[in-house]
Amino acid sequence: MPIFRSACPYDCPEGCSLLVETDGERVTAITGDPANPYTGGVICGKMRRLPGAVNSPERILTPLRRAGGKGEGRFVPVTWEEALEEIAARWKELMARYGPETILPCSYAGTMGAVQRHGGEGFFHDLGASDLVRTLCSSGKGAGWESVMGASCDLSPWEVGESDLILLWSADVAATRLHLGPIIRGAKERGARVTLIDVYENGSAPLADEMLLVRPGTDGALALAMLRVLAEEGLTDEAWLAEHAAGWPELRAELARWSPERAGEITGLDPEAIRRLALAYGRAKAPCIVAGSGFSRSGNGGQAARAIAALPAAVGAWARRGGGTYGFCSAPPLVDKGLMKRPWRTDPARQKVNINLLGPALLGEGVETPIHSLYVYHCNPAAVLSHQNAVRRGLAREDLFTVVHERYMTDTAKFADLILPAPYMVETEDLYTPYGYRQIQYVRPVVPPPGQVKSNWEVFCLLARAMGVDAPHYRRSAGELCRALVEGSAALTAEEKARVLSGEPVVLEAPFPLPVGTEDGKIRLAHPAPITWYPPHGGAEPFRLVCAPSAHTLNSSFNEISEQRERRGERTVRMNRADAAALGLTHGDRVVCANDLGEMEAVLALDRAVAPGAVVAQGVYPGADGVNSLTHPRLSDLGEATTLNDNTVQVRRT
Ligand SMILES: Nc1nc2c(c(=O)[nH]1)N[C@H]1C(S)=C(S)[C@@H](COP(=O)(O)OP(=O)(O)OC[C@H]3O[C@@H](n4cnc5c(=O)[nH]c(N)nc54)[C@H](O)[C@@H]3O)O[C@H]1N2
Ligand SMILES: Nc1nc2c(c(=O)[nH]1)N[C@H]1C(S)=C(S)[C@@H](COP(=O)(O)OP(=O)(O)OC[C@H]3O[C@@H](n4cnc5c(=O)[nH]c(N)nc54)[C@H](O)[C@@H]3O)O[C@H]1N2
Ligand SMILES: [Mo]
Repeated sequence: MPIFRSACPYDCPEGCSLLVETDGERVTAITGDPANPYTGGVICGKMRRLPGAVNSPERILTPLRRAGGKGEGRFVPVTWEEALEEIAARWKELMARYGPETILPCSYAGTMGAVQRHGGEGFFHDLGASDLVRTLCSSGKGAGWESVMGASCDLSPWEVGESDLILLWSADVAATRLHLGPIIRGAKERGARVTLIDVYENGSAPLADEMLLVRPGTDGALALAMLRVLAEEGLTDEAWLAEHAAGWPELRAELARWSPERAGEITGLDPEAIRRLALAYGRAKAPCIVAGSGFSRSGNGGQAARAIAALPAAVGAWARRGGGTYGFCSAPPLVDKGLMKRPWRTDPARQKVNINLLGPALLGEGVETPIHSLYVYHCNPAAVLSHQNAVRRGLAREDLFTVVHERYMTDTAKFADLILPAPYMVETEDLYTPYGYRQIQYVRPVVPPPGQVKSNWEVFCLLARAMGVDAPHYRRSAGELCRALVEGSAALTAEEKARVLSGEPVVLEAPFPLPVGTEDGKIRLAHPAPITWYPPHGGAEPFRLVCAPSAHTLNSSFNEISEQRERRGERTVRMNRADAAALGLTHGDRVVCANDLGEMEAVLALDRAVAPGAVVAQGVYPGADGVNSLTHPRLSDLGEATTLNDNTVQVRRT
């Protein structure tokens, strides 16, 4: 059986390198590639079971035209020529009538490769379409980090193993950072302590010595109180701060307002527990914060990120190996993706639509030029976006010409006028640079695409021709673009470039100490104003809803694999046992979570500890009335990001 190198294309920090076994035509097995020391031959169950999806009879293999009502899911096959002609004719007509901004692309993170992910961004800039603001994931965390740390990067995951105090701060290691588990266990064997700071007992709990469950959206207050204790107890590194940070005196003045008692009231934690955590942090040799994104998906998420990012600076943790943060920001870009995104082809005057506000935008809110055509690729907006009911109402508009490039019949594809068949990564060529560590891998197709499947880039080249977008760029193959990206890289040596182009996964070490990426090289603790905390958006209902990842699916991906659906089971919500008891609810009850936007049914699980007042829903399930029917399309304070974890619900028995 031939075995080929490949890489995981999914939106996950692990960025695994893969070995794909085929029978020449079909993928028969996928395993981890030991040539990547971080993957180390180990991959998640989702990826191991991907061959079932690649070979599934449920795949879309030809272009399809709608034959029923929107959302009904009835389609008939058409040829690529017919599909492309129809798209070009409709777009030309709509552009003539309303201007090009009436077309909106909708893409996010179905595939993370530089060419297949970003190629469409350049195409829609060239077309003059509305710009999509892609802030669906961790932009609040990113903006908070940037305000403090500038363009700095943080540690590599294996450096976490050199820490003696690891704070897993809203990170689910079992679900989203599989390879960090053994690293953390190794650190524990050498004496490190691990504390989980979350709103529930997530998959990281077995790694933790201690668990602090906070009310959602209150992490910033916890971090500020920790800073206050550090300052009061003389545990800050004043010499390091004076040399490497600006604004510490201003932040220190703000800390006067952040006693552990006040933070205790806000977070729900015992003030003594906050004090103990701060003392342990201040006394650790090399404390490391592993930062997930959950805490930042709130109306105050940017500010919370600033407060947490200030902690390692306050104790000078960056000066010691293993000290600092991991996962707070993306690994440095090893290639210049501008080649694909073509940012110079748009301008600030172009209509912008924030992806989080897609539902309202499709219903005419906040857009000057109404959207009459939506082109969806590697994204499943009907499932993953906030205010699902508005998204679905928007997609149901008869006058919205919707094209969806997909692999199987997703919630979104059901609303399409035209569906175009899309590939799995084993059928395409691309360049992957995972955000969780400094790695790069060039991947070629290992099996032929089935049926009439075409990659994102192939479709954009065809659409460019059909629309008369005449740039030599659209005559370059994905392989040529991958090579150009590698050859143009300022981060790789000639030897590394050659290794990348040979298909080898290339892993780079992080420099030590890490350079600070602000203009003057100083960490900014009061720029433009001292770090503080303010309440999240909140809402009128008594419980605060949190959307957590499921270990068995990845956002809405892997729902196409029946074994993954079975492993995940029915939709559950978890809540605090005392809260459930007060409502007269017990484990296994069928409940309804409801708020002003919608309702969702689920089975109540009381199997894990949950912070008082919180309700946790893992995973994204297909169908209407999902968890996103309860999430508001409101943006975060910094970074215009999702506030997926900042919603309230009431809970009742069905
Ligand atoms: N198996 C699996 N892997 C995935 C994904 C998946 O869905 N499933 N998603 C992928 C993607 S796109 C991403 S961005 C990453 C995300 O990876 P992570 O950053 O690890 O995941 P988050 O969604 O941020 O959720 C992490 C934790 O945040 C907690 N949390 C939520 N709100 C708060 C809060 O206010 N305070 C605190 N302290 N904790 C809170 C949740 O309870 C959850 O345990 O993982 C990627 N990998
Ligand atoms: N309730 C809730 N909502 C969430 C989250 C959550 O944890 N809970 N997570 C949020 C986060 S962190 C993120 S990043 C977003 C992610 O949201 P999305 O970017 O929409 O990610 P997925 O749900 O994985 O859907 C990606 C789709 O792309 C398709 N696809 C994959 N590869 C290709 C390709 O090469 N070409 C084409 N044309 N299609 C392809 C897949 O079949 C899949 O249907 O969701 C967010 N929404
Ligand atoms: Mo994400």
